[in-house]
Amino acid sequence: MRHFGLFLLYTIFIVFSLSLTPSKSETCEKGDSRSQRYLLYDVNPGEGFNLRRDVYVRIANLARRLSEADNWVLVLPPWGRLYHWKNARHGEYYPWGSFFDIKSLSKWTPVIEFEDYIKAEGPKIQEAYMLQHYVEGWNGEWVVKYDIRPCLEQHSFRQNSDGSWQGTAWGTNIRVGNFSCLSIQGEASTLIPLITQKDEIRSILVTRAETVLHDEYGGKRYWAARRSMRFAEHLRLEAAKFRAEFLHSDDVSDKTEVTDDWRDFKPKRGTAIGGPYLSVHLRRRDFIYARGNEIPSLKKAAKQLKALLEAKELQDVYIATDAPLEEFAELKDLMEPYKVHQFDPSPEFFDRWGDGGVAIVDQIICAHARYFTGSYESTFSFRIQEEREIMGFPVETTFNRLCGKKAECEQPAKWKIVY
Ligand code: GFB
Repeated sequence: MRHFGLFLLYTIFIVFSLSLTPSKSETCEKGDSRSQRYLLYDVNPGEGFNLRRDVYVRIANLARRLSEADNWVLVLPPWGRLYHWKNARHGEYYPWGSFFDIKSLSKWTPVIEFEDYIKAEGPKIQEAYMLQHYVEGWNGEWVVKYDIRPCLEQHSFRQNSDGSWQGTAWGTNIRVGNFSCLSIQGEASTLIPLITQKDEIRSILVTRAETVLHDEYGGKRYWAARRSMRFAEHLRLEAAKFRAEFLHSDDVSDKTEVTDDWRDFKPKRGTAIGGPYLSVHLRRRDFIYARGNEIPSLKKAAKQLKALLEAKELQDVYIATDAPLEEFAELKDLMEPYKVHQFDPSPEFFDRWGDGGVAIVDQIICAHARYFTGSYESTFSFRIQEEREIMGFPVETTFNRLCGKKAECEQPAKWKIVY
């Protein structure tokens, strides 16, 4: 009798749970590859590496919002021949895994490489929008809005006779169902209604994505997306090798160890000490013309660096710079008797990871120094400051910059980490 009761209860439970389970046709939406939706984006070709990293944070936070509601994945735009990457081979593209840890990015929002998108979907995108500002400006009143408008700039898409479009995206010929120019005033999330308006649209490309602002610059979500941007392991190892060999620096003695998962890593400020060296990011080339008053001459740079080395009781300085070789040699002479270090990549390293790889190794080494000073308004310097914030350095060792013509100058804003 007791067994029969149990059996009856079990049968009722099974029938009841089956009645709650939706039919197959109702369940195919989430997780089904057919229902996958793709957000692709690109940035103005003239923008440099580190502004592009900033645009990633804006768009990753948009993608995160989309993926919270539906099966969206962000497609990572390969790195082509950037304006500053003089040695990049024409037509060569680096996938994101060359520079960043893809698994780590995915812990904030799902991402895939463009080559994987092409494998999954073929060379086609349903809708593409080229973002632009309003031709009339914002007339003194900031209203969040967007409108389809005539294109203000040239683009690479051409209309086919059947109404679809043809263009090139990262070296691949792409067919686009519909292409429009979109004047927009707003943040990345302003695009959400446009992106989600039609259920049948499963792939959308947004070009000139730098046109939209951050949703919360410096806020929790900004920092989460930024913390997820860990560098690729091969670059971290290269930088670690250099630090150990030339700068007596390693994560244990510098107190810069991090956890495997960035989501668990929230060090107390002041935990990180850094290696026994001073680091500087000295921006030259176009900055000398564009920001002449704020970028020091080599003599003035050496004078400021020597004063810092003396004050911090350090003997070694690591110099990250885009300066031509002859300028670097001059600076090295001016720095006597201090020891000057620079990362000099092996031909194999350079061949494989190019200017982008070298730039990141420079950034990692700068980020691990006892004290860092950068260049006025350089996004390259800003990204180093963020890296140091993530590791928990004291604020005063991070938000510094060299002065230009004037002996004293305004120091960078302190964008402190929030969790
Ligand atoms: O990274 P980035 O956007 O910073 O551009 P800014 C500078 C590029 O120059 C880097 C190289 O991506 C590198 O390729 N570069 C600069 C360096 N400093 C270093 C360095 O210390 N080490 C190495 N290895 N490479 C913006 C530009 O530059 O400045 C904009 O992105 C515009 O296009 C603006 O030109 C005026 O913010 O410094």
